Amino acid sequence: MAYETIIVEIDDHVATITLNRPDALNALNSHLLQELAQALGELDSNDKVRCIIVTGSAKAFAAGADIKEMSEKSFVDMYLGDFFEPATEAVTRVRKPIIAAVAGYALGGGCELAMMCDFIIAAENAKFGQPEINLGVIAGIGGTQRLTRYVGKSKSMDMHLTGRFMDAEEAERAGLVSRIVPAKQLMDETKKAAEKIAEKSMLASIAAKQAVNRSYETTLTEGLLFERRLFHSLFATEDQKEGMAAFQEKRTAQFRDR
Ligand code: CO8
Repeated sequence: MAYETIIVEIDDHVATITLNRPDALNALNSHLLQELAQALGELDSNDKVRCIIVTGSAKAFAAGADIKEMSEKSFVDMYLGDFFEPATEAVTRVRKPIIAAVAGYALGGGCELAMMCDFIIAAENAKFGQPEINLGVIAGIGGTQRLTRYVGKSKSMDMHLTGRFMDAEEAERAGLVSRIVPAKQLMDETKKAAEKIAEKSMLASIAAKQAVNRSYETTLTEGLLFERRLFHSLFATEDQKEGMAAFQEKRTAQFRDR
């Protein structure tokens, strides 16, 4: 499928979606969001793909929602149009692991998109921010909720109220990103992480993702129960037998998603 605002590449078991509106620092317009939603749906149902990377350019992961497209919209346009909904639902609906590889600006909707992925690997030059306050609005696709869960109330308030940017070091210290890598190695390092994930049993990967995500949605007691049931259920899989046999036989496990 040919896209105009994103590039989709599949290399072995890893798919990479590159946001591709360089003249607008990958600002998220409705066309890009619609293509992103479609690509994610297709990759999630492609049996060959076992891990997905979402990335941008060296200068910008995404500088936010497209301000030029939004600027003249009314309350009714935004409320009824709700043009962010399909993409945000598409990202959170994906069952396979998704890594955001962030270089440069991840602002507003760009930061929110990165946070919707399962984890973020940042280049040294990454900058995160929720600067919507400078435009007379606030975050609209999860920034106030997800950033607060990632970094806590104080830092989240600071980011949302002052609109300041957080560099990669601060983002790593605060728990927003899982690791920082040299800018030139961002894609190599992210692909290595994706390939590691792709080697695992997809059944266990999906269970791990569901269980971690559940921790955001429920009480500790319910979350622990959910985790325990998934843990128990994995003993019904051939991959559990294979993984534990391979450990004892001191060889690499060959998972078959069974
Ligand atoms: N939208 C549209 N165009 C953009 C955007 C954007 N968000 N960001 C950058 N661009 C464009 C610029 O207009 C410029 O284009 P042109 O040359 O045609 O004028 C080009 O990209 C390059 O940008 P700059 O010249 O500004 O580059 P600099 O290196 O000087 O600055 C910055 C880079 C700091 C990233 C700067 O471009 C900037 O501040 N951008 C805006 C960041 C921002 O405010 N983001 C938040 C947007 S609002 C949002 O994301 C809300 C999301 C939730 C909506 C939910 C609705 C339901």
